[in-house]
Amino acid sequence: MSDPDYHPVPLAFERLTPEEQAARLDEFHRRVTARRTVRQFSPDPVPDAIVDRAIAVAGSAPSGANLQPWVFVVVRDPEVKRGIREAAEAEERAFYEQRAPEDWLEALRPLGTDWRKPFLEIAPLLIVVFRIDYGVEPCADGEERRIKHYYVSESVGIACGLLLAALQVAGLATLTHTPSPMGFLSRILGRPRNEKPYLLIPVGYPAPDAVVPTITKKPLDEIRILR
Ligand code: IYR
Repeated sequence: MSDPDYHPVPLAFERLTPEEQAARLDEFHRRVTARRTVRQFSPDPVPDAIVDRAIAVAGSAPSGANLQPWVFVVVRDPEVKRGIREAAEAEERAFYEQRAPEDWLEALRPLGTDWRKPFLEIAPLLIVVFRIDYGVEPCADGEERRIKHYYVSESVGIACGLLLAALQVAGLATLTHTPSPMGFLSRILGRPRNEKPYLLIPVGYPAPDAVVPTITKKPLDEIRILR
């Protein structure tokens, strides 16, 4: 007997020739691999309509039981950005000057990072991604019912990958920033207990004099294994 909750519909699918596949991938590869993590931003504005389109792409990601356990908070208010910068720098200062083990600092040296995070105020917007660890549904008795979420970090990670690719394709610069710990973001942005900060993404244009560290990516032969 079929499940009353299961309502399949015909799949809409466009089948490409190998030539079309290669051409599309070459184009996507060219655009997406041009991405560099940027730490020096220009204050030039980015329209809401562009950010909304990129977030809609992220929201199309697959997720455990399709529960879509994410919210994307778009921060443009200069006061809120300043509060985030101050709180992040306090944590980062403690990290760089006290908490970080020597091998971690050593691993970060090629990136040239330190505790100062001016980009949190200079970038025209920050997207703060929260993972929703469980759903909350009000019950008749005034209590709350918790709805279990599945594969939350995998799901939100995929959504963030799509978000970064979408912003890159839109010609924008991004930074995947993870001040540690990130609890201050819940407080400043007034997010509920069932949500946890996952990633802080400054978005905008690079400063005219922006520099990036010299890094390389592993070649295909090193990351792809054939069996
Ligand atoms: N959160 C710190 C440190 C840092 C950690 C890793 I792992 C990086 O790839 C980069 C930085 C900071 O943002 O500076």
